Amino acid sequence: MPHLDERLETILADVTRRNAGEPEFHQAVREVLESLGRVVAKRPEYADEALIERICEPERQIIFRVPWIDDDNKVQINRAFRVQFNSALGPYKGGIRFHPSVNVGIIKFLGFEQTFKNALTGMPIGGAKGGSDFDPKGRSDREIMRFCQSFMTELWRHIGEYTDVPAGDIGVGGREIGYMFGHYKRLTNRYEAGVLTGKGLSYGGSRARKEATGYGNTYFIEAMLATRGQSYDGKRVVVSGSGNVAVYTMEKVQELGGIIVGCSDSNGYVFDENGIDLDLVKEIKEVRRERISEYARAKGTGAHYVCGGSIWDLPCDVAMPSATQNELTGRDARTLVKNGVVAVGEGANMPTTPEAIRIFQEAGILFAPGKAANAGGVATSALEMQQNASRDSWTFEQTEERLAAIMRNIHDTCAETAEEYGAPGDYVLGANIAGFVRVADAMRSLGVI
Ligand code: NDP
Ligand code: 2IT
Repeated sequence: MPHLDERLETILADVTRRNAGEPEFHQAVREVLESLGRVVAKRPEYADEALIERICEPERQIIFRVPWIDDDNKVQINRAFRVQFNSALGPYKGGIRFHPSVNVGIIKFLGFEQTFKNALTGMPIGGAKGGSDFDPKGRSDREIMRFCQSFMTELWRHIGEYTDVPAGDIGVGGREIGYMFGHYKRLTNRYEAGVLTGKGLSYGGSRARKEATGYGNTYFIEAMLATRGQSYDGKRVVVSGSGNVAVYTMEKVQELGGIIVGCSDSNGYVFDENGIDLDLVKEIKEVRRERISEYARAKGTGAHYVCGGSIWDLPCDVAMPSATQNELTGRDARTLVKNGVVAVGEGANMPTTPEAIRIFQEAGILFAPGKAANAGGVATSALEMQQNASRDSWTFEQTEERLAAIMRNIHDTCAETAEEYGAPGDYVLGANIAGFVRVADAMRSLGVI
């Protein structure tokens, strides 16, 4: 593991001790601290004012019970979380995840990363994350609605357009946001459109929000490729997952001339010799809500399904992990490098293990960290908040143009910061330092709060 200077090592030891049994949170903190040595050397005031310690400690953590009744009339209990990490730059902002793996450590790592990501967008939003260990798989629409309503029955008192603005994440899309917004509206008797983002277009949502994370990651990689005189044209691209981020990544990559070789879900992956048929993926995942194995069955010739295994065994030029944390391991990175990958962009949050990142960077491969590359989703959420605040609604083109400009800006900020701190081409370092400096400077101005 890379060396941390003594002071940062002490901070990490403290975070590890105070957040025992939360390995994903430790991993996310370590990665940021590894980048901060160069900042502390240049600007000791950050260390002197305990800014790093303060930034690693969430401002508020809420844990609550969610009781609900399933279709068999049985009472079910889930645990839910909202970690309001940092509000120096604006109201807390970040998604809600419904997945059986959710625990406080996962939500904390996501909220921590969100704080820096949101700072990188340049928009006035703080960082948060929430979720529940509720498993939506196999649940009826009515069960989903009852769960969302019960979840909001507690959460509503902690959120608000000036306080905390949740959105979607794994297992939470337009349908769930609709049920949550409906219940918030009922409980508060307020049509407060800006309290949630990722809303449907008929009740205050933004055009291009659904597409934004995938499109944004594609733009980020396009900008990275351009630094080496390359483009997506003719490149073979593998995208893991087949959810919101994956689907719209594939859409934009195809538009820019890339060939999607494969995609996946938690059961396995598909590859298609003719390039993935995205309309079919959308039909299976967005309409029928079925498994990706259905793709091979429905498509027939040229399409194959592999149960289990690693999607990163597929040879490709660009890899875009867009499913979940730590899904791309050191072994996968070695395979990708051997197969000639030129760029990797994280659509998911922390999908690449630290070992895998090191392998990519040592091999000179362009590597875009999630807190920069997938920031297009939350940036467009902030655009949704802007539209809600002004009771306006922009066109798709207008919104996408703003998104593209924000992504170019994040790319350039990361590249320039890496250069300034003596590590040209290191987008991880650039993103961590640029995000940290923005949050830390605001915190210094606000005093010890
Ligand atoms: P979705 O729920 O729409 O899709 C998630 C996809 O990833 C599904 O294909 C799912 O497969 C797969 N997946 C989830 N968990 C696992 C797992 N433990 N192992 C293997 N595969 C898994 O979520 P999103 O597309 O919204 O989110 C994907 C990633 O992108 C997450 O890391 C999220 O934090 C991140 N992200 C999302 C943003 C957004 O705006 N939605 C913004 C920025 C980042 P299955 O159906 O089998 O579970
Ligand atoms: O990880 C993320 O950035 C998200 N899930 C989106 C958060 C948001 O508030 O739009």
